[in-house]
Amino acid sequence: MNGQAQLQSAPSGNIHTDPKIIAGFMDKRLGLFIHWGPVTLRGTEIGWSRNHQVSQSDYDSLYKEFNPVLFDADQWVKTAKDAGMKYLTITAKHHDGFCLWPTAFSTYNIMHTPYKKDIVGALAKSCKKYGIQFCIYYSVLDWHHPDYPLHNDGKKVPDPLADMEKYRVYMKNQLKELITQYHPYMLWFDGNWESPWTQDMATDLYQYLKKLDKNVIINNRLGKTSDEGMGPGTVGDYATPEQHIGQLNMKDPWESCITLCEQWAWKPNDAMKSLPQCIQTLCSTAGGNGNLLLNVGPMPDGRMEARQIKRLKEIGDWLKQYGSSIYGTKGGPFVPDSICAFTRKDNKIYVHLFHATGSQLVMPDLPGFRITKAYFLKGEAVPFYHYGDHMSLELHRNLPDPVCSVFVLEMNAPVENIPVIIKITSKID
Ligand code: FHN
Repeated sequence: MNGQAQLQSAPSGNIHTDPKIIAGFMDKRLGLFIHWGPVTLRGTEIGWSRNHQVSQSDYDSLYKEFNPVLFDADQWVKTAKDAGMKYLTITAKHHDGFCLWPTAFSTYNIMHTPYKKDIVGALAKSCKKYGIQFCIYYSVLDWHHPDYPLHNDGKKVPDPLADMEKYRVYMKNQLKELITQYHPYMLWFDGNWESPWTQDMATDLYQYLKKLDKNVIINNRLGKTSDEGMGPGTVGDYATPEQHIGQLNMKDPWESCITLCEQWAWKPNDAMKSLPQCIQTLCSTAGGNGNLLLNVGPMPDGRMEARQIKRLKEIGDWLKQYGSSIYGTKGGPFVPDSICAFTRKDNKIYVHLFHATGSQLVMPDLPGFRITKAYFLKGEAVPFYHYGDHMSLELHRNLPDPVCSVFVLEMNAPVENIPVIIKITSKID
């Protein structure tokens, strides 16, 4: 994939990530997000339930009983790999301030639990072993830390005992630990919206991190700009729409983060997305030229739920058949919709058909381009027609894959640089 990353707006300051590294990230298309910590003992939302569903004193004492004896980093990473995921992002420190690694700068960490083992280090090692890129989520805000001025306790006035400059030093010390000890492929920042954190602090931290590792990818949630896109004030390398599929964008890289269930952290009997929902989300994300970071919340004992592992395996099985239409492709040339999503690579256009509402799939013609062959990916030929300013595919009554059928349109020339077209799809019964 080329082109898109060169046009991204460089974060303010003199250092930014090599566009080739960003392009390589975008080729991966699918990653696993993991939200986990002692809060799973209550089954409530990580960070947000502190001082709300769970009292501050109870929440902040959970680490004393957090003992995930069934945690197996290899199992988590193999689950991600079996799902066709190419990278894994763990909440090393969420808004509640608890650290899943033996940080030297706070005792509020995994080594002070009955478990006493480095979760971040174990996952970094397993990702290396299984060839998955290891990424770290780190919350800028920290409602537990005494030097961070806000504590999500309903008080609007900043804590007079807090010292934001000391907290910034704490952050830099921890991030230097994480970079130098675990060498993450990417840092996924969050919690940038509160008043104690400023745009200047974000730019300063970005430059600091790039001096530690010029190749580490950093998302756009350090600065004070919108998660949705990239603009002049963005600090970071790619946009991060959340809980929805981002808009098609051939210029700026983006990744949607979406939960497999409803809560980010584990909740008993949480509603889980169906396989068609997951596959349609993945295809529509890739169809928009973006990545999908799909979230799982493991249980207090360290296991992921069997039903979630099964769902991830089903996604991986689909990708074993059709992954060539997702990995390393670009989105477009037509804008995705509820019926189908399109990706492209070299002279091929991949059509991901979620359900057929008629006997033909009609698309606008691509001036100067002709279909030379059309077929189901790993299947038989499909009749196609060019007429007027349209081209169409004849749809079978029984599509080959009830979840999502993938057609291939081999064109008479490379298609990656065709400008995006808003597709007006009509069905002819
Ligand atoms: O507040 C967090 C939330 O807990 C979760 O981590 C998501 C994931 O991107 N980010 C923030 C909400 O925007």
